[in-house]
Amino acid sequence: MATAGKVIKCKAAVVWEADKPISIEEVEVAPPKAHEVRVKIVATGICRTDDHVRKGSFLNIDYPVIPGHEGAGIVESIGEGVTCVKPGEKVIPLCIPQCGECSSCLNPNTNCCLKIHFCESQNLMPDKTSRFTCKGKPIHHFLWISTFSEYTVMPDSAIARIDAAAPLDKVCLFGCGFSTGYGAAINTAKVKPGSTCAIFGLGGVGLSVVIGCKAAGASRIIGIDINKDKFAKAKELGATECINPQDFKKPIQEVLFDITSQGVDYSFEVIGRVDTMVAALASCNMGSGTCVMVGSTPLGAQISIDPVLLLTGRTWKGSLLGGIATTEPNVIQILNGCCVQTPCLFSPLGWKLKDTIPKLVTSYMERKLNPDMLISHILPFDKINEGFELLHSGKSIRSILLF
Ligand code: COD
Ligand code: ZN
Ligand code: ZN
Repeated sequence: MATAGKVIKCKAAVVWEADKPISIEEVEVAPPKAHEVRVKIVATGICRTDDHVRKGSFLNIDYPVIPGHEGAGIVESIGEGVTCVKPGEKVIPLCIPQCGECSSCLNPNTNCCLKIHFCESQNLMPDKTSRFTCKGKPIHHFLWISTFSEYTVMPDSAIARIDAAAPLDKVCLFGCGFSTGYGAAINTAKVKPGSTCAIFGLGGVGLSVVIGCKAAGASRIIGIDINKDKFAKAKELGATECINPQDFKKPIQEVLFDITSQGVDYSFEVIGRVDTMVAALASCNMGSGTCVMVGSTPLGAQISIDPVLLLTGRTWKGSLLGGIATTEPNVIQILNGCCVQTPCLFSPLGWKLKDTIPKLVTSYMERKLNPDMLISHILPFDKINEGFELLHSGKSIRSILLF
Protein backbone atom coordinates (compact mmCIF):
# COMPACT_ATOMS: atom_id res chain seq x y z
CA MET A 1 0.00 0.00 0.00
CA ALA A 2 1.11 3.57 -0.70
CA THR A 3 1.14 4.35 3.01
CA ALA A 4 3.57 1.50 3.93
CA GLY A 5 6.62 2.74 5.80
CA LYS A 6 5.08 6.19 6.39
CA VAL A 7 3.45 7.81 9.41
CA ILE A 8 -0.35 7.84 8.96
CA LYS A 9 -2.51 10.63 10.38
CA CYS A 10 -5.99 9.49 11.34
CA LYS A 11 -8.83 9.78 13.86
CA ALA A 12 -8.66 8.10 17.24
CA ALA A 13 -10.49 8.24 20.58
CA VAL A 14 -8.09 9.37 23.30
CA VAL A 15 -8.67 9.21 27.06
CA TRP A 16 -6.27 11.87 28.31
CA GLU A 17 -6.94 11.21 31.99
CA ALA A 18 -8.97 8.65 33.92
CA ASP A 19 -12.61 9.62 34.41
CA LYS A 20 -12.61 12.28 31.69
CA PRO A 21 -14.76 12.05 28.54
CA ILE A 22 -13.20 10.49 25.48
CA SER A 23 -12.01 13.01 22.91
CA ILE A 24 -11.68 12.40 19.21
CA GLU A 25 -8.25 13.53 18.08
CA GLU A 26 -6.03 13.40 15.05
CA VAL A 27 -3.18 11.03 15.94
CA GLU A 28 -0.02 9.98 14.13
CA VAL A 29 0.47 6.24 13.79
CA ALA A 30 4.05 5.14 13.14
CA PRO A 31 4.80 2.25 10.78
CA PRO A 32 5.04 -1.23 12.28
CA LYS A 33 8.45 -2.40 13.53
CA ALA A 34 9.73 -5.99 13.20
CA HIS A 35 7.03 -8.54 14.11
CA GLU A 36 4.34 -5.86 14.18
CA VAL A 37 1.35 -5.24 11.93
CA ARG A 38 -0.47 -1.98 11.12
CA VAL A 39 -4.21 -2.46 10.61
CA LYS A 40 -6.93 -0.19 9.23
CA ILE A 41 -9.82 -0.76 11.64
CA VAL A 42 -13.17 -0.87 9.82
CA ALA A 43 -15.53 -1.60 12.73
CA THR A 44 -15.22 -1.77 16.51
CA GLY A 45 -17.71 -2.57 19.25
CA ILE A 46 -17.99 -0.76 22.58
CA CYS A 47 -17.57 -3.17 25.51
CA ARG A 48 -18.05 -2.34 29.18
CA THR A 49 -14.33 -2.99 29.67
CA ASP A 50 -13.58 0.10 27.53
CA ASP A 51 -15.73 2.04 29.96
CA HIS A 52 -13.66 0.65 32.86
CA VAL A 53 -10.57 2.01 31.06
CA ARG A 54 -12.24 5.37 30.51
CA LYS A 55 -13.21 5.58 34.19
CA GLY A 56 -9.82 4.41 35.49
CA SER A 57 -11.05 1.16 37.04
CA PHE A 58 -9.17 -1.29 34.81
CA LEU A 59 -5.94 -2.84 36.03
CA ASN A 60 -2.60 -1.11 35.26
CA ILE A 61 -3.60 1.42 32.64
CA ASP A 62 -1.28 4.32 31.81
CA TYR A 63 -2.86 7.50 30.44
CA PRO A 64 -3.25 9.03 27.90
CA VAL A 65 -4.53 5.89 26.23
CA ILE A 66 -6.52 4.80 23.18
CA PRO A 67 -8.99 2.08 24.33
CA GLY A 68 -11.00 -0.33 22.14
CA HIS A 69 -10.53 -4.09 21.92
CA GLU A 70 -13.43 -5.52 19.88
CA GLY A 71 -12.42 -4.59 16.35
CA ALA A 72 -12.02 -5.98 12.86
CA GLY A 73 -10.04 -4.52 10.00
CA ILE A 74 -7.67 -4.91 7.08
CA VAL A 75 -3.89 -5.21 7.22
CA GLU A 76 -2.32 -1.99 5.86
CA SER A 77 1.35 -2.95 6.21
CA ILE A 78 3.59 -5.42 8.01
CA GLY A 79 6.96 -5.14 9.71
CA GLU A 80 9.98 -7.31 9.06
CA GLY A 81 9.59 -10.98 9.91
CA VAL A 82 5.76 -11.05 9.87
CA THR A 83 4.54 -14.19 8.13
CA CYS A 84 1.06 -14.78 9.58
CA VAL A 85 -0.73 -12.00 7.64
CA LYS A 86 -0.29 -9.97 4.44
CA PRO A 87 -1.41 -6.45 3.46
CA GLY A 88 -5.03 -6.46 2.30
CA GLU A 89 -6.09 -9.43 4.45
CA LYS A 90 -9.02 -9.22 6.87
CA VAL A 91 -8.08 -9.64 10.51
CA ILE A 92 -9.32 -9.51 14.09
CA PRO A 93 -6.93 -8.04 16.72
CA LEU A 94 -6.58 -10.28 19.79
CA CYS A 95 -7.00 -9.06 23.38
CA ILE A 96 -4.91 -12.02 24.54
CA PRO A 97 -1.89 -12.72 22.37
CA GLN A 98 -0.69 -16.17 21.44
CA CYS A 99 3.09 -15.91 21.34
CA GLY A 100 3.40 -19.62 20.65
CA GLU A 101 6.53 -19.89 22.79
CA CYS A 102 5.69 -19.38 26.47
CA SER A 103 4.74 -22.20 28.84
CA SER A 104 1.05 -21.24 28.62
CA CYS A 105 1.07 -21.25 24.81
CA LEU A 106 2.73 -24.68 24.88
CA ASN A 107 0.15 -25.92 27.39
CA PRO A 108 -3.06 -27.04 25.64
CA ASN A 109 -5.10 -26.31 28.78
CA THR A 110 -4.90 -22.51 28.92
CA ASN A 111 -5.32 -19.50 26.65
CA CYS A 112 -3.51 -17.18 29.09
CA CYS A 113 -0.29 -16.51 27.13
CA LEU A 114 2.29 -15.12 29.55
CA LYS A 115 2.42 -11.94 27.43
CA ILE A 116 -1.15 -11.12 28.57
CA HIS A 117 -1.71 -7.62 30.03
CA PHE A 118 -2.37 -9.10 33.50
CA CYS A 119 1.22 -10.47 33.58
CA GLU A 120 3.07 -7.80 31.64
CA SER A 121 1.65 -4.35 30.83
CA GLN A 122 0.51 -3.90 27.22
CA ASN A 123 0.33 -0.09 27.39
CA LEU A 124 3.40 -0.01 25.16
CA MET A 125 4.54 -2.27 22.33
CA PRO A 126 6.87 -5.15 23.35
CA ASP A 127 9.94 -2.89 22.74
CA LYS A 128 8.46 -0.49 25.38
CA THR A 129 7.74 2.34 22.93
CA SER A 130 4.44 3.65 21.54
CA ARG A 131 3.40 3.86 17.87
CA PHE A 132 0.87 6.62 18.65
CA THR A 133 1.50 10.33 19.12
CA CYS A 134 -0.93 13.20 19.48
CA LYS A 135 -0.10 16.89 19.88
CA GLY A 136 3.56 15.89 20.25
CA LYS A 137 2.88 13.47 23.13
CA PRO A 138 3.19 9.68 23.05
CA ILE A 139 -0.16 7.97 23.63
CA HIS A 140 -0.45 4.54 25.26
CA HIS A 141 -1.82 1.42 23.65
CA PHE A 142 -4.55 -0.69 25.29
CA LEU A 143 -4.10 -4.47 25.35
CA TRP A 144 -1.65 -3.87 22.45
CA ILE A 145 -4.58 -3.41 20.06
CA SER A 146 -6.34 0.00 20.65
CA THR A 147 -9.15 -0.49 18.16
CA PHE A 148 -10.58 3.00 18.79
CA SER A 149 -8.07 4.30 16.25
CA GLU A 150 -8.63 4.16 12.49
CA TYR A 151 -5.11 2.78 12.12
CA THR A 152 -3.45 0.82 14.93
CA VAL A 153 -0.33 -1.27 15.38
CA MET A 154 -0.12 -4.63 17.16
CA PRO A 155 2.44 -7.41 17.60
CA ASP A 156 2.00 -10.31 15.17
CA SER A 157 1.17 -12.53 18.18
CA ALA A 158 -2.00 -10.45 18.72
CA ILE A 159 -3.68 -10.77 15.33
CA ALA A 160 -5.73 -13.45 13.58
CA ARG A 161 -6.43 -13.62 9.84
CA ILE A 162 -10.09 -14.36 9.10
CA ASP A 163 -12.22 -15.37 6.10
CA ALA A 164 -11.84 -12.87 3.24
CA ALA A 165 -15.63 -12.73 2.81
CA ALA A 166 -16.40 -12.02 6.49
CA PRO A 167 -18.48 -8.84 7.13
CA LEU A 168 -16.21 -6.82 9.43
CA ASP A 169 -19.09 -4.81 10.91
CA LYS A 170 -20.50 -8.06 12.33
CA VAL A 171 -17.54 -10.32 13.07
CA CYS A 172 -15.79 -7.67 15.18
CA LEU A 173 -17.92 -9.15 18.01
CA PHE A 174 -15.70 -12.22 17.94
CA GLY A 175 -12.84 -10.01 19.14
CA CYS A 176 -14.34 -9.86 22.63
CA GLY A 177 -18.02 -10.06 23.62
CA PHE A 178 -19.20 -13.14 21.81
CA SER A 179 -16.03 -15.21 22.27
CA THR A 180 -15.85 -14.28 25.97
CA GLY A 181 -19.42 -15.23 26.84
CA TYR A 182 -19.91 -18.19 24.50
CA GLY A 183 -16.53 -19.65 25.49
CA ALA A 184 -17.32 -19.27 29.22
CA ALA A 185 -20.41 -21.48 28.76
CA ILE A 186 -19.13 -24.02 26.26
CA ASN A 187 -15.50 -24.19 27.20
CA THR A 188 -14.93 -23.14 30.81
CA ALA A 189 -18.17 -24.41 32.38
CA LYS A 190 -18.71 -27.18 29.80
CA VAL A 191 -22.47 -26.86 30.26
CA LYS A 192 -24.17 -30.25 29.90
CA PRO A 193 -27.42 -30.97 28.03
CA GLY A 194 -30.48 -30.85 30.29
CA SER A 195 -28.79 -28.66 32.91
CA THR A 196 -30.00 -25.51 34.68
CA CYS A 197 -27.95 -22.30 34.24
CA ALA A 198 -28.17 -18.83 35.79
CA ILE A 199 -26.56 -15.83 34.10
CA PHE A 200 -25.98 -12.73 36.25
CA GLY A 201 -25.84 -9.73 33.89
CA LEU A 202 -27.46 -9.62 30.45
CA GLY A 203 -25.16 -7.22 28.59
CA GLY A 204 -23.43 -8.22 25.35
CA VAL A 205 -21.18 -10.69 27.16
CA GLY A 206 -23.91 -12.17 29.39
CA LEU A 207 -26.20 -12.66 26.39
CA SER A 208 -23.35 -14.50 24.67
CA VAL A 209 -23.28 -16.83 27.70
CA VAL A 210 -27.03 -17.36 27.14
CA ILE A 211 -26.33 -18.30 23.48
CA GLY A 212 -23.60 -20.72 24.65
CA CYS A 213 -25.83 -22.37 27.29
CA LYS A 214 -28.54 -22.86 24.68
CA ALA A 215 -26.07 -24.31 22.14
CA ALA A 216 -24.85 -26.76 24.80
CA GLY A 217 -28.42 -27.99 25.35
CA ALA A 218 -29.22 -26.51 28.79
CA SER A 219 -32.91 -26.99 29.48
CA ARG A 220 -33.38 -24.12 31.93
CA ILE A 221 -31.58 -20.80 31.38
CA ILE A 222 -32.34 -18.13 33.98
CA GLY A 223 -31.31 -14.56 33.11
CA ILE A 224 -30.77 -12.13 36.02
CA ASP A 225 -30.52 -8.37 35.58
CA ILE A 226 -31.65 -5.20 37.35
CA ASN A 227 -32.65 -3.77 33.96
CA LYS A 228 -35.88 -5.42 32.79
CA ASP A 229 -35.40 -4.02 29.30
CA LYS A 230 -32.74 -6.70 28.77
CA PHE A 231 -35.22 -9.54 29.25
CA ALA A 232 -36.89 -9.61 25.82
CA LYS A 233 -33.61 -10.10 23.95
CA ALA A 234 -32.39 -12.64 26.51
CA LYS A 235 -35.53 -14.70 25.91
CA GLU A 236 -35.15 -14.42 22.13
CA LEU A 237 -31.61 -15.77 22.48
CA GLY A 238 -32.55 -18.73 24.68
CA ALA A 239 -33.28 -17.65 28.28
CA THR A 240 -36.25 -19.65 29.54
CA GLU A 241 -37.03 -17.09 32.26
CA CYS A 242 -35.63 -13.78 33.53
CA ILE A 243 -35.70 -12.27 36.99
CA ASN A 244 -34.88 -8.91 38.54
CA PRO A 245 -33.28 -9.20 42.01
CA GLN A 246 -34.94 -5.89 42.94
CA ASP A 247 -38.37 -7.55 42.71
CA PHE A 248 -37.57 -9.77 45.73
CA LYS A 249 -37.00 -9.16 49.40
CA LYS A 250 -34.80 -12.27 49.71
CA PRO A 251 -31.23 -12.44 48.41
CA ILE A 252 -31.18 -13.63 44.80
CA GLN A 253 -29.40 -16.90 45.67
CA GLU A 254 -32.33 -17.83 47.93
CA VAL A 255 -34.79 -16.95 45.16
CA LEU A 256 -32.85 -19.25 42.80
CA PHE A 257 -32.95 -22.06 45.37
CA ASP A 258 -36.72 -21.55 45.71
CA ILE A 259 -37.38 -21.77 41.98
CA THR A 260 -34.97 -24.62 41.21
CA SER A 261 -35.34 -26.50 44.53
CA GLN A 262 -31.63 -27.40 44.77
CA GLY A 263 -29.76 -24.52 43.13
CA VAL A 264 -28.43 -24.27 39.60
CA ASP A 265 -25.90 -26.56 37.90
CA TYR A 266 -23.98 -23.62 36.41
CA SER A 267 -23.90 -19.93 37.27
CA PHE A 268 -22.05 -17.14 35.50
CA GLU A 269 -21.16 -13.71 36.89
CA VAL A 270 -21.04 -11.32 33.93
CA ILE A 271 -21.33 -7.98 35.75
CA GLY A 272 -18.05 -7.45 37.61
CA ARG A 273 -19.30 -6.92 41.19
CA VAL A 274 -18.14 -8.61 44.38
CA ASP A 275 -21.69 -9.07 45.76
CA THR A 276 -22.99 -10.73 42.58
CA MET A 277 -19.90 -12.97 42.42
CA VAL A 278 -20.66 -14.29 45.89
CA ALA A 279 -24.39 -14.60 45.05
CA ALA A 280 -23.56 -16.52 41.84
CA LEU A 281 -21.38 -18.99 43.76
CA ALA A 282 -24.02 -19.42 46.45
CA SER A 283 -26.68 -20.10 43.78
CA CYS A 284 -24.98 -23.29 42.63
CA ASN A 285 -26.14 -26.64 43.86
CA MET A 286 -24.15 -28.43 46.52
CA GLY A 287 -21.96 -31.26 45.34
CA SER A 288 -21.55 -30.48 41.66
CA GLY A 289 -22.51 -26.84 40.90
CA THR A 290 -20.00 -24.77 38.93
CA CYS A 291 -19.74 -20.98 39.08
CA VAL A 292 -17.78 -19.13 36.38
CA MET A 293 -16.54 -15.58 36.97
CA VAL A 294 -16.40 -13.57 33.74
CA GLY A 295 -16.54 -10.03 35.11
CA SER A 296 -13.63 -8.29 36.75
CA THR A 297 -14.14 -6.18 39.88
CA PRO A 298 -12.97 -2.59 40.38
CA LEU A 299 -9.26 -2.17 41.14
CA GLY A 300 -8.22 -3.47 44.56
CA ALA A 301 -11.52 -5.25 45.35
CA GLN A 302 -11.32 -8.25 47.66
CA ILE A 303 -13.82 -11.05 47.96
CA SER A 304 -14.89 -12.91 51.08
CA ILE A 305 -16.91 -16.13 51.09
CA ASP A 306 -18.04 -18.79 53.49
CA PRO A 307 -15.56 -21.62 52.73
CA VAL A 308 -18.35 -24.14 53.31
CA LEU A 309 -19.64 -23.16 49.86
CA LEU A 310 -16.54 -24.77 48.33
CA LEU A 311 -16.10 -27.47 50.95
CA THR A 312 -19.49 -28.86 49.96
CA GLY A 313 -18.37 -29.52 46.42
CA ARG A 314 -19.04 -26.40 44.40
CA THR A 315 -16.43 -25.41 41.81
CA TRP A 316 -15.44 -21.78 41.28
CA LYS A 317 -13.67 -20.87 38.04
CA GLY A 318 -12.64 -17.75 36.14
CA SER A 319 -12.80 -17.32 32.38
CA LEU A 320 -11.00 -14.76 30.27
CA LEU A 321 -11.88 -14.46 26.59
CA GLY A 322 -13.47 -17.91 26.56
CA GLY A 323 -11.23 -19.48 29.11
CA ILE A 324 -9.03 -22.48 29.13
CA ALA A 325 -8.40 -24.35 25.94
CA THR A 326 -9.84 -27.79 25.57
CA THR A 327 -8.98 -30.89 23.64
CA GLU A 328 -12.20 -32.74 24.35
CA PRO A 329 -13.73 -33.65 20.97
CA ASN A 330 -17.37 -33.15 22.04
CA VAL A 331 -16.61 -29.65 23.36
CA ILE A 332 -14.71 -28.76 20.19
CA GLN A 333 -17.74 -29.86 18.17
CA ILE A 334 -20.12 -27.64 20.09
CA LEU A 335 -17.83 -24.62 20.13
CA ASN A 336 -17.44 -24.87 16.40
CA GLY A 337 -21.20 -24.83 16.06
CA CYS A 338 -21.36 -28.50 15.00
CA CYS A 339 -24.05 -30.86 16.15
CA VAL A 340 -22.59 -33.39 18.62
CA GLN A 341 -23.69 -36.23 16.33
CA THR A 342 -21.97 -34.83 13.21
CA PRO A 343 -18.33 -35.82 12.72
CA CYS A 344 -16.28 -32.68 13.33
CA LEU A 345 -13.61 -31.63 10.89
CA PHE A 346 -11.92 -29.11 13.17
CA SER A 347 -8.70 -30.14 14.84
CA PRO A 348 -8.74 -29.92 18.63
CA LEU A 349 -6.84 -26.68 19.02
CA GLY A 350 -8.96 -25.39 21.88
CA TRP A 351 -9.69 -21.77 22.69
CA LYS A 352 -6.32 -20.13 22.10
CA LEU A 353 -7.42 -17.00 20.30
CA LYS A 354 -5.20 -17.02 17.21
CA ASP A 355 -6.45 -20.52 16.46
CA THR A 356 -10.04 -20.19 17.64
CA ILE A 357 -11.24 -16.82 16.35
CA PRO A 358 -10.80 -17.68 12.64
CA LYS A 359 -12.79 -20.88 13.27
CA LEU A 360 -15.58 -19.01 15.02
CA VAL A 361 -15.71 -16.63 12.04
CA THR A 362 -15.87 -19.61 9.64
CA SER A 363 -18.74 -21.05 11.70
CA TYR A 364 -20.45 -17.66 11.41
CA MET A 365 -20.00 -17.70 7.62
CA GLU A 366 -21.51 -21.20 7.58
CA ARG A 367 -24.45 -19.86 9.63
CA LYS A 368 -23.70 -22.20 12.54
CA LEU A 369 -23.23 -19.28 14.95
CA ASN A 370 -25.04 -15.99 14.87
CA PRO A 371 -24.27 -13.19 17.31
CA ASP A 372 -25.84 -10.51 15.03
CA MET A 373 -28.71 -10.01 17.47
CA LEU A 374 -26.27 -8.59 20.02
CA ILE A 375 -25.83 -5.53 17.79
CA SER A 376 -28.32 -2.93 18.98
CA HIS A 377 -26.80 0.23 17.47
CA ILE A 378 -24.53 1.13 14.55
CA LEU A 379 -22.90 4.55 14.76
CA PRO A 380 -20.25 6.50 12.86
CA PHE A 381 -16.96 6.56 14.84
CA ASP A 382 -17.39 10.29 15.56
CA LYS A 383 -20.43 9.42 17.71
CA ILE A 384 -18.39 7.29 20.13
CA ASN A 385 -19.54 9.34 23.14
CA GLU A 386 -23.15 8.72 22.13
CA GLY A 387 -22.25 5.00 22.11
CA PHE A 388 -20.95 5.26 25.68
CA GLU A 389 -24.09 7.17 26.75
CA LEU A 390 -26.23 4.34 25.32
CA LEU A 391 -24.17 1.87 27.37
CA HIS A 392 -24.54 3.94 30.55
CA SER A 393 -28.30 4.33 30.12
CA GLY A 394 -28.68 0.55 29.63
CA LYS A 395 -30.27 1.13 26.18
CA SER A 396 -27.64 -0.66 24.12
CA ILE A 397 -26.34 -4.20 24.03
CA ARG A 398 -23.53 -3.64 21.56
CA SER A 399 -22.95 -0.41 19.67
CA ILE A 400 -20.74 -0.90 16.64
CA LEU A 401 -18.69 2.08 15.51
CA LEU A 402 -17.81 2.36 11.83
CA PHE A 403 -14.80 4.32 10.53
N1 COD B 1 -27.45 -7.21 39.43
C1 COD B 1 -27.85 -7.71 38.24
N2 COD B 1 -27.50 -7.15 37.05
C2 COD B 1 -26.72 -6.06 37.09
C3 COD B 1 -26.26 -5.48 38.30
C4 COD B 1 -26.67 -6.10 39.51
N3 COD B 1 -26.30 -5.62 40.70
N4 COD B 1 -25.50 -4.40 38.00
C5 COD B 1 -25.48 -4.31 36.67
N5 COD B 1 -26.20 -5.31 36.09
C6 COD B 1 -26.42 -5.60 34.68
C7 COD B 1 -26.59 -4.35 33.82
O1 COD B 1 -27.93 -3.88 33.84
C8 COD B 1 -26.18 -4.86 32.43
O2 COD B 1 -27.27 -5.35 31.69
C9 COD B 1 -25.22 -6.03 32.74
O3 COD B 1 -25.26 -6.23 34.16
C10 COD B 1 -23.77 -5.72 32.35
O4 COD B 1 -23.72 -5.56 30.97
P1 COD B 1 -22.79 -4.47 30.21
O5 COD B 1 -23.40 -4.28 28.85
O6 COD B 1 -22.60 -3.30 31.07
O7 COD B 1 -21.37 -5.21 30.10
P2 COD B 1 -20.71 -6.20 29.03
O8 COD B 1 -21.62 -7.35 28.80
O9 COD B 1 -20.20 -5.43 27.84
O10 COD B 1 -19.36 -6.64 29.86
C11 COD B 1 -19.49 -7.24 31.09
C12 COD B 1 -18.11 -7.64 31.68
C13 COD B 1 -18.44 -8.36 32.96
C14 COD B 1 -17.39 -8.61 30.73
C15 COD B 1 -17.20 -6.41 31.90
O11 COD B 1 -17.87 -5.44 32.66
C16 COD B 1 -15.91 -6.80 32.65
O12 COD B 1 -15.88 -6.98 33.86
N6 COD B 1 -14.79 -6.89 31.90
C17 COD B 1 -13.49 -7.21 32.47
C18 COD B 1 -13.16 -8.67 32.30
C19 COD B 1 -12.47 -8.83 31.00
O13 COD B 1 -11.40 -8.35 30.79
N7 COD B 1 -13.12 -9.54 30.09
C20 COD B 1 -12.57 -9.79 28.79
C21 COD B 1 -12.51 -8.57 27.91
S1 COD B 1 -13.96 -7.66 27.99
ZN1 ZN C 1 -14.54 -6.68 26.09
ZN1 ZN D 1 2.54 -17.18 24.93
